[in-house]
Amino acid sequence: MTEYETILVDRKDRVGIITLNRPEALNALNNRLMNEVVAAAKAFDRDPGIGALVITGSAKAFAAGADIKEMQDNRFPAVYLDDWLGPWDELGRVRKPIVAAVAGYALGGGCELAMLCDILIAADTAKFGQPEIKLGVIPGIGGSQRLTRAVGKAKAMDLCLTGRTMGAEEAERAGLVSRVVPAEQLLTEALAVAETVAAMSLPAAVMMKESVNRAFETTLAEGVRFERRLFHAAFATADQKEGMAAFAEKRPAVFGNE
Ligand code: CO8
Repeated sequence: MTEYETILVDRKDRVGIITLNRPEALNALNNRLMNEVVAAAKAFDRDPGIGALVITGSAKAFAAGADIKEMQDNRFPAVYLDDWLGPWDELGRVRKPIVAAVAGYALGGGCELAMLCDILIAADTAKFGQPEIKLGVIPGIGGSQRLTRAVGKAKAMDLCLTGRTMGAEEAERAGLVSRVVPAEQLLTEALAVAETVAAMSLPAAVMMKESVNRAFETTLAEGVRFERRLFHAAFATADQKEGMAAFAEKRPAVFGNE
């Protein structure tokens, strides 16, 4: 197993679990942590024994943003030529579904990391925000784009321009998170959701994630066409035969993921 310094990596049945682990800095996202999260997520993505991922942090912080102390001396030519933050885009290319289990602060890059995941589950202690404006910058891994698509222009402008945080209830009302649970149940709930997803046909789950994400990248007509192609393609899988036979025979489906 690979040695990581800033994350903990575990697995439970078909679920891969990545826990951000820089308690001294409220899980601030430094370059090392970024590379480790991406490496661990890609390893789970390649692992045929894994069907879904969970990314979580601590009770106090999912992540309090990019590491301000590490980035404060950055200069344009170096970050531009290095394509700084480029690896986070690779997390967006992970094909298996990712559940974000968020407690405490999810600010700046922390909120953006949660939005790079597919299902967001919040503890009642969660606080979301894009406070970059208070530091004289703007979001850098999609916050201004994904937050706006998730909650609409009015609330995104309010959050991004004032830098205020929003609690879990407001985040659920706004459509940023799909469930809010008591803090002590967060991981149990997130794992249960991930296990449910991981028990589905893997080709179908990957198609589903790809298809839903298309809705954010293209027109309705193109998106529907894309969905139709994948829908037709699903009939080439053994899992479609199994899923429909199981329904007809009134028994649970057992998917072979092929
Ligand atoms: N970077 C570096 N260190 C941090 C960060 C951070 N983002 N957040 C907290 N820490 C450190 C503190 O410096 C402190 O360290 P020390 O004990 O050595 O002084 C320790 O964590 C504990 O923090 P606090 O004492 O501040 O804890 P409080 O409970 O008093 O406050 C807060 C918690 C409100 C979360 C406060 O820490 C805070 O405001 N943090 C900064 C939040 C922020 O501005 N985040 C946005 C950062 S900018 C950003 O994310 C840009 C995104 C673009 C790219 C994304 C790439 C991933």
